[in-house]
Amino acid sequence: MLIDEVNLTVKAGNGGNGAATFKRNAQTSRGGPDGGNGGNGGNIYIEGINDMQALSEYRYKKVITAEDGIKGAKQNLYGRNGKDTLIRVPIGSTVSDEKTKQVWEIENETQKILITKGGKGGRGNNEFKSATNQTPTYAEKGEVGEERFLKIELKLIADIGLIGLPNAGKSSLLEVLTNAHPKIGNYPFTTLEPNLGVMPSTKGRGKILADIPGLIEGASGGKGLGIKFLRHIEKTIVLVHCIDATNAQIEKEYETVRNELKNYNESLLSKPELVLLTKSDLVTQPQIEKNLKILKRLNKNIMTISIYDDNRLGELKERLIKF
Ligand SMILES: Nc1nc2c(ncn2[C@@H]2O[C@H](COP(=O)(O)OP(=O)(O)OP(=O)(O)O)[C@@H](O)[C@H]2O)c(=O)[nH]1
Ligand SMILES: [Mg+2]
Repeated sequence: MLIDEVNLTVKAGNGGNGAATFKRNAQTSRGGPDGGNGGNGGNIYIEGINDMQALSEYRYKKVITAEDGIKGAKQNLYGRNGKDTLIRVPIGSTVSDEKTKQVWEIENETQKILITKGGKGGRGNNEFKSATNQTPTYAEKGEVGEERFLKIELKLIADIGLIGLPNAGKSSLLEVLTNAHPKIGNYPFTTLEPNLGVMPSTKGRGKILADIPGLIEGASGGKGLGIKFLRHIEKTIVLVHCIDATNAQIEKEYETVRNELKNYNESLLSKPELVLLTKSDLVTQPQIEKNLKILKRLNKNIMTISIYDDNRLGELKERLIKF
């Protein structure tokens, strides 16, 4: 199961307290101050990782802490700093602070973000001695580490998003266009979570395709699997809208999906859209012509496809790469 949203409380380490002690040994019973400083609390960092499943670690672990600094001790012993904690999130995640509304986009594996800072260690009494006070009994307390309430959402970074009603043939296309092997079935809601695949390109890097679960009317109100998976196509460059050519009410199908996109985020409607009339091998040529005529009124960017027609698949790849 793909975990694509988690809420976490992150609490950096507290600083260790400074010590308030005095030298005591066989020679001196009333020596000067010798309390050491406390160590700093550990920080918490967030780093990107190229692993779509990375959030699964935080499915049950809801509070993330870093180690507290160790307190100072006598004989001017400094406390050690607390160890830092690293939270690894998949590239493409958005991290937001629920209170301050700050947002961090995790876009690569090299950026390491300091998300909460550990508290500074307190100074021991040795640091407070002065000409006027040779025997300070005072030492600082360590500062409290920062705390935040974070929401981490994964938005897959795909170039091309496959959308459509259940059973439209989205996963089948992912299978023939890319290296992926998604589950395919002749029933609705075969796909329960997004699949990614890479389509090789002769020019430059391959293109990443995302296949998401089918949408139905009312998905934005929670019907079927809902629209939460649409977040994964928010960052794509182009949407490939799959419509099953064997269906009778093509226009209604098109509008249903467009309407759910709109209800999720209106800006999805302005993304370039390629409409694919799928499973063309199952219908007659006149039927195809009729459907194309209907769809052309809705979107000029349209082509028919069958997973059994290698020529058409080649054409489709070229068209997608051009986007
Ligand atoms: N004849 C024919 N069958 C196809 C074609 N494309 C897909 N199918 C069949 O249509 C059915 C549904 O295909 P899927 O790829 O699972 O459909 P989906 O859109 O991913 O469905 P959900 O995951 O449920 O949303 C399967 O039985 C496929 O074998 C095609 O071009 N021709
Ligand atoms: Mg599918």
